[in-house]
Amino acid sequence: MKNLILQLACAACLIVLIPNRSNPQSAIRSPQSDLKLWYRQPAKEWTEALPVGNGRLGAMVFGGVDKERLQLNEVSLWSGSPQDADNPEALAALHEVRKLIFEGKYAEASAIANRKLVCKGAGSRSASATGSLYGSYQTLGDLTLTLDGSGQSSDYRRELDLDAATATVSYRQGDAMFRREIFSSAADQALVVRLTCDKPGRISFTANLNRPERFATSADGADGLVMTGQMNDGKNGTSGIKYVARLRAIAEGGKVGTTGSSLRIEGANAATLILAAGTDYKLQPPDYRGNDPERTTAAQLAQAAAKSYLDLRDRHVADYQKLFRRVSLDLGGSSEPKSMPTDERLKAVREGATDPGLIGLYFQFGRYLLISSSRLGSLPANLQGIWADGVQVPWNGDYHANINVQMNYWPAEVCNLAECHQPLFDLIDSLRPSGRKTAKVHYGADGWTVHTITNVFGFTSPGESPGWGLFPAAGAWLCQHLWEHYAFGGDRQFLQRVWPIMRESAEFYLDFLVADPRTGRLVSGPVNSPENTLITADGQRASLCMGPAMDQEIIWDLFTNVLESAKVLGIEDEFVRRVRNARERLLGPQIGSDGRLLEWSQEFKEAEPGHRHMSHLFALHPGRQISVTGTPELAAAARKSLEYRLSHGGGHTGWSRAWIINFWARLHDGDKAHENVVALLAKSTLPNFFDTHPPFQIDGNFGGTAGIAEMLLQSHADEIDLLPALPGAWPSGRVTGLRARGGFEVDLTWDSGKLIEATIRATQDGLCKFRYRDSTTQIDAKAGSSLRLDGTLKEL
Ligand code: FUC
Repeated sequence: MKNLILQLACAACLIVLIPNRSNPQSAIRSPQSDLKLWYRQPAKEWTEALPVGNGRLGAMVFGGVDKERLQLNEVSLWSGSPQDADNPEALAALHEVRKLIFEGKYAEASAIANRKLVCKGAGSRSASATGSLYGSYQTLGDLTLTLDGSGQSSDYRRELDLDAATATVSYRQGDAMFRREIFSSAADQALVVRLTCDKPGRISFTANLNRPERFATSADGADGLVMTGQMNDGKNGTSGIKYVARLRAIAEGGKVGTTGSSLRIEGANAATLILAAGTDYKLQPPDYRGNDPERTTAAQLAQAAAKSYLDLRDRHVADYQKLFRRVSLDLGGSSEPKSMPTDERLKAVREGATDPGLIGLYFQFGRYLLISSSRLGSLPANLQGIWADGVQVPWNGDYHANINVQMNYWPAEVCNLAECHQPLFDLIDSLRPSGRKTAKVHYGADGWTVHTITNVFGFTSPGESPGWGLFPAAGAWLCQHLWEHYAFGGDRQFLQRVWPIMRESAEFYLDFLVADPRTGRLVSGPVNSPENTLITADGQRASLCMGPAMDQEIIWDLFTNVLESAKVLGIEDEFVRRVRNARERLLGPQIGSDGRLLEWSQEFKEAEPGHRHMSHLFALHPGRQISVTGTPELAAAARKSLEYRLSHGGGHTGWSRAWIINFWARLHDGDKAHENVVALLAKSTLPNFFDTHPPFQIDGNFGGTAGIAEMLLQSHADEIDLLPALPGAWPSGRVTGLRARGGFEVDLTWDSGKLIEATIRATQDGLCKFRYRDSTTQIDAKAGSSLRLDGTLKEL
């Protein structure tokens, strides 16, 4: 190859890569025509409906023939209010609880903690929060279309095209073929519904906008509706979030008019409905208000309505495909299942069928969901992304930060959707003011922290029960995402910007950690190891403890990321020295008498050996303290712990199963990882492909997508590992556009279970080691260069 300066074709060779392309970014790729979820019937249940979203404004498409229900969501539509939930009695009890735990008096420690080390007020009220300060994410309501027609239909098909982010419903009625297209456009900030028919003048329907409570709908001009309302603020009900949803109809032929709160379209050849919606919420502490939905929705509607339908669709598809088409995945398999509807394919997998194509579809559905629920300038994807029905949604549809919201973002970097990560960074940043106060009031500490749950109003206090709610490591875990964004993309300015967030999180730990009198090692606590219970030798049950493995590993991760950031930014000061010293003194991962990685600082029995959280394995994934190549003994212990959990029923929730895929991938056991991908599809996937905890919870979708990527490419252990966990079930295939830390984009082709070719594009300068099985090669890359390697890592 012309650009090659030096190549030594053997293990540990060095390839120097210099720019050979004007644009190293992956090209927009060809359409992926198989990427469709499709069904032969309308959705009866919400979990059969198909999601569309522009990151902020979402709809679930039911696709009825007589009645179309589009259940709507807007990401900031929350009940509740900002509140001060920090408990002024906590700090005085902290020392006592620590002392009791160090003395082995767990029951006494818990008794105090239950009263004192919790938030003040009602907390999250464990999922009945609509009337409380904490609040709940809620539905925006329904857009209902009641269609004229006989009701009889044939040739029905409902589909979601992941390549065009568009849902389609089509059917025949009498001599006419009807078609609906629905998408939510980020380019035009509107939901668009298009109704057409192959016979003129046949489009007649009535449109309504409503929600279960707190709404008023009226005509908005001669061709529209407007629905407004205000959420329960959890105080006196008068100052909650205000929302506006505006609908406009544009008919081609026929008539449009309003009567009362209904919009009527009659005898049109085609009709386009445009819906704009927003709230007065603003991600800005302490008030969290400031947007003007009256004005914004009117402007969005006017701008969208000025464009033709085709223009709206083209702008939407182009904007979406810029992100979506960066990655393609072909896992082989026969084409036969592709002719089956998605629910039937899923059923076949449940009954033991092999369908690699369905796994590829699931992977891309995860990427589709992230693009559709997390776009720049908005809130991050919550427990249900943006799709939630009713006014009280499971777990308040909030941000759980003891695994769930982090899992939502595991695919962001590796699956080439780094921009979609940004809303999480904005949320993290917004938590700092209240998080500083929580750190001071609860722990007398500098820095900032957040516990297990947070909402859109900056809730950072512990939850109302310490067994699940006392988990301040959530703040440090969130900071991992800031570092990862830098590690993948190499954006130094970004690192500079987020450095204070990471630094302040580390400052919290420098104050929070205490020396364990038994060992002298630094430990955190009192905290839970999410959300498990230990049993002491004398039979006490406790969830609170000092220095559980997960906390220790998360703190190690934060300190390591802070030290690496300081190096990049050229910072060497007293703070950095303190972090370095504290990291040395941390209690590290420990192996028990039976060879398992310990979950707690001492060898206790667990009350639920098959617990869904596998917190002590954080260091294996998503952390990097344990790896097969770097720390083989610890990796073997992690494997034992994982096997033990699984043999006791672990993985019974969707997200837990998804995490297990990532663990096996990191342990380089492709077959076990694959077994769990299949189990995720068979046991924890709803007919519309949503993950189920149960109930629906989106984290499993994202965790599953990340796990599949992790089977094909890893880069956490100071090298880029190609096909590290390829299962026997995928003998041949191809993936393009995955990203690796250090600023690389990677395409891989394999056949008969072996790597055939790797294409590597560098987006930044740097020296990097590549691995395929036992072969390694060093690449000295220059930004803008690309290189093709064969299955022995020799340059092609
Ligand atoms: C965590 C998990 C639960 C559930 C909840 C939303 O607390 O332990 O299983 O996923 O988040």
